Amino acid sequence: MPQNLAPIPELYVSYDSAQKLKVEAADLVSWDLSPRQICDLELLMNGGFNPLKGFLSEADYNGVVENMRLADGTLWPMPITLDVSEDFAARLELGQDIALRDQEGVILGTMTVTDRWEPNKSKEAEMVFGADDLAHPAVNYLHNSAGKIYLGGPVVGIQQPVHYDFRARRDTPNELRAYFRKLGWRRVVAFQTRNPLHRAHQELTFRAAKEAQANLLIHPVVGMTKPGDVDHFTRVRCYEAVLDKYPQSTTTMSLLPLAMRMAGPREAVWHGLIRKNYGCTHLIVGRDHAGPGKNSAGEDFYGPYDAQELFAKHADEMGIEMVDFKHMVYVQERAQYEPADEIADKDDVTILNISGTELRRRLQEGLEIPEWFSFPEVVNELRKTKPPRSKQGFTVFFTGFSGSGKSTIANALMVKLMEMGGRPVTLLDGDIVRKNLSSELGFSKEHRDLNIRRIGYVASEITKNGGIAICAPIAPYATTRRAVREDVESFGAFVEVHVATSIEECERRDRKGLYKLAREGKIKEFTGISDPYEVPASPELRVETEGHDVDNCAHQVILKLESMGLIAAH
Ligand code: PPS
Repeated sequence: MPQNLAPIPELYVSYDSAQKLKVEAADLVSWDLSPRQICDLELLMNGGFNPLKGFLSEADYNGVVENMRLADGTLWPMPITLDVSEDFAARLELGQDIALRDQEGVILGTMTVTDRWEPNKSKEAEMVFGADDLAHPAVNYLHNSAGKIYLGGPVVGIQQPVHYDFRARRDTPNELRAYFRKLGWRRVVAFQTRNPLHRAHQELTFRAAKEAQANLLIHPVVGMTKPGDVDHFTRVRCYEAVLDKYPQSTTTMSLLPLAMRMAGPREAVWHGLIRKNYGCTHLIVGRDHAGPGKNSAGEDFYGPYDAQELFAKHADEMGIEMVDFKHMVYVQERAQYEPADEIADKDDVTILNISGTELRRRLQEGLEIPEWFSFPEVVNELRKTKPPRSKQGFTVFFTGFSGSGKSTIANALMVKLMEMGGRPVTLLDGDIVRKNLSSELGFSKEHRDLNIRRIGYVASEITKNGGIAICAPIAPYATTRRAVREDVESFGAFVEVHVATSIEECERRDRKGLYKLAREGKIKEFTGISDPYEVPASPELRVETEGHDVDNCAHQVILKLESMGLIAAH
């Protein structure tokens, strides 16, 4: 049997042992895994992260961060770590077993905690992701979502995380290896993707398979991808449609529950090792593979071919070959896709291409997407999920001092939007929210943050369901506003409006008499008087209220919404 098709080790115990272990594990201290940790655990347990036997120990972590190698010298580019809170870590003894549970409380496995340490996250960011820059989604995750302490130790697998979607399309490494054995596939080239497939991808994957004289595995990531990507439900429906376009019995598709880090070169090597575990002999690596987009200075994090170079350097050791991605363009005269660098008569033919940005624009504005670019079935699916912006939900988030005019402008805006019709409008005004959603909360930083996160949660649900949410809290802290922005932006636009009335003017107006009480010390922690307000650095709109009437301020917001394509002529 070829090496790539032999069974590989998993961390699962037998069915009987698992039943027993499950009962015993009920008495262990439990850690509730985050969505990313669940993805990591699934690939640890099913052999996708072979040779890892659990979450990295401190020595392995240091080796991986510094030189992409485990302590024993094995190549491994990505830290797979169990990050937890300080409180949780402090309750543990080294050598203790803990139960790893999913978000519903189901025990997926246990881990013996052999290591516990506080990582240097800035160093991890620099070494693994190339920069300690929060514009990188994984660096942002590292600093703002991951716990402060890492735990390491071997894992015992009890059961796979439960998936209710696309079950028939999910395979473990051993299941795929068995499938390839059954069909007699010896050479398999994998295509990694987090985007819908269009004609150019279909053509390039088809060519890659021919070149490598291999069968093709479309292996899309359905765990976690880059924030803002097309959701995996839509993508899988698109992939299903494209699958029919390949010659039958040469191609298959399987879904990979990986949590991507967007780490470019290191990620490419990681993807290679994972695909080898899944029985593949080749991986297609493209331009800017797993690229995270622009850094905070507006430049690319990695060079366009850094990933290919790093992969090529380690390919022998990895035991999987790279097929480098051809940039395919459409040649109108010949009505076909061709690799851009192989077109000899470039100056005499019409070369057509639609970039990802242009595609998003066309979808957002409901414009035509030509048949040479994509398959009608794919475009249909995308249009169902991503109607034009003027039909999607969105959130307008006012922020500013008490008495700055947020509520008044928000009310006027609500009425104007209701006059236009088409989408339901909900006003989440500061005072109203504090009466209903947050009646038990005060004005400490912790309580204000909780209040704003609740508003953000409701706004994101409204946005997801195609409505308009207008929020008008003080929301004094920038990080909390950013978190709300991220919650909302997974579903629609977030329009931050800073109502920039000065504190002096708010105090002069003092509509509710609160500033007087705050000055007299009768209200504590009053924003602008005895509590901070972080002025938004780059809101979508800043509204000055001094010298402008409410109608004019609300109109400025309407104009902004129109310029963003969120409201349009019917
Ligand atoms: S926050 O910081 O965003 O959670 O605040 P918010 O929910 O918008 O609530 C602000 C309204 O509560 C009244 N109020 C106070 N504001 C600020 N600081 C203190 N200590 C405070 N105590 C009560 C105030 O009337 C705010 O109403 P608006 O609508 O902003 O004028």
